Amino acid sequence: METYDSLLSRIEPAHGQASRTIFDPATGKPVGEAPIHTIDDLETAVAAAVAAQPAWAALGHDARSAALMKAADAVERSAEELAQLLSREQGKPLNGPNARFEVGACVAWLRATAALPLEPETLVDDGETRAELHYRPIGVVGAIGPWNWPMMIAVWQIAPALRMGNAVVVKPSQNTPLSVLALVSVINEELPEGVLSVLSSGRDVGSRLTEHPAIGKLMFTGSTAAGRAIIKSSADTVKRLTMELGGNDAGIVLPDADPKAIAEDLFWGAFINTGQTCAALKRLYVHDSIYEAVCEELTNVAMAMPMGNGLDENNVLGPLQNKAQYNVVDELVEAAKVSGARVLIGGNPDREQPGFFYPTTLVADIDNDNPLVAEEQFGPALPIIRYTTLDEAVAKANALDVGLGASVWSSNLSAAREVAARLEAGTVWINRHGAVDPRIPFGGAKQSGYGLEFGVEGLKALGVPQVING
Ligand code: TXE
Repeated sequence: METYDSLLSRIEPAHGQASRTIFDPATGKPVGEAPIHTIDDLETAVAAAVAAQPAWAALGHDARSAALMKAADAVERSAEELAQLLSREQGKPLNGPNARFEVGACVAWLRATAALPLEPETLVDDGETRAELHYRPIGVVGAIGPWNWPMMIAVWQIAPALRMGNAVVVKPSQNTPLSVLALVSVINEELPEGVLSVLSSGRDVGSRLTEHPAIGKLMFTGSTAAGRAIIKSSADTVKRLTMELGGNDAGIVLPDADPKAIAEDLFWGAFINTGQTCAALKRLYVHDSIYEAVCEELTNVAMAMPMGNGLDENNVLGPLQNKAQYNVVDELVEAAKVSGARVLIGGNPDREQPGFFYPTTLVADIDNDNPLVAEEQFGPALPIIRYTTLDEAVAKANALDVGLGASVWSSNLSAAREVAARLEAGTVWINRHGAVDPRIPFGGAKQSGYGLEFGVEGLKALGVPQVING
């Protein structure tokens, strides 16, 4: 009996009773049955959301925040079962910045979102005119998520939407439905009926959600290609959109950085969740003067990080979540090898091993236009590119049409800040990469998307601004 069986037993069947088996990406063994929700189920969920939303909105911020705090407590009570299920379904290890970390982030985001202050803003008050800016609920929000951080990203979308008085219909990735079904069932212990529901289905039901007239806003995290399709299909009903799309984040190591001191943070900036992270470091630019030293230190760190079945408490790196993503990584690394790039570690998957394990791979002496650099690998393979002038590094970092995150690594904070200001990305971290925080807005530049999540800005994005003038 698995620790999470009680969670799975709470998942309600679809109307038509159809289901499909979800398999563990580490072993190929079944994890559980996910209902296949249909358009009828979607209509039921949307109707329930429309019916429940006015009373939820009428509760006001304090009562809704209290409910989110209780939901956080409920997630905390079920944390270990949720982490075990997440590990089995997504593949990520329990330890390291992985499954337990992700469930902990769900708790932290629920609490932080509940605690954010949001007061009406006085715009003008000059004796003649008094104008205030308020935020009203939108109504029903659709939340479409990916398979890499399925629980955490669901909470990123759900928590601010609920806090602002909206009802929410969630559509998780077809690759990781069980994690989100279980999480929603736990959060729903503390919410009124109909306010939050989840549809376990593929793109057909997701696509209908994006054009449904009763949905006022879509929160989307996923690929740029799917984002473009959703922008188009939501246009007829003029939905509000927050689009968190893919990235191909650059990091620039300045010549004054200490290779040994930064190596572990560089490693986790790139390999968090085995590289399957939207704002992970995916292209590393290192100054010629310390290039070999950084390569060596990174290789040392990489060698010390065990990869394997996520339920083994020792492992901190896991498999790719699905075969399609494994193939992307495999093909990009093979092409890099053929181009003459130097593999420092990895690049040699054991094709007899069960599961979608691709070894931790560092590739040096690679050209900037190599596909492993120019395309998002979304897996455990990091290209390291040599540069000689800062202008060259900045130009290469900015050359792509995406810009989610970026980072600058240096012993000189003010020099690093100057470089940061030149980078075309929604967030630039200094001496770390990918560290998100529920108090700090996060969003993409260029084709990495638009709209901000987290912090007060993130709350405002889940409301309709209303000016009261007079
Ligand atoms: O994502 P998709 P996939 C990148 C990563 C990966 C690639 C593809 O590079 O290789 O995306 O992954 C739903 N209308 N990222 O195929 O297709 C879909 O059902 C409505 C980066 O898994 O974007 C799922 O729930 N919904 C990303 C969600 O969108 C649609 C994280 C994401 O699916 C839809 C994951 C449509 N037309 C992958 N098409 C990040 N930003 O972190 C798809 N969906």
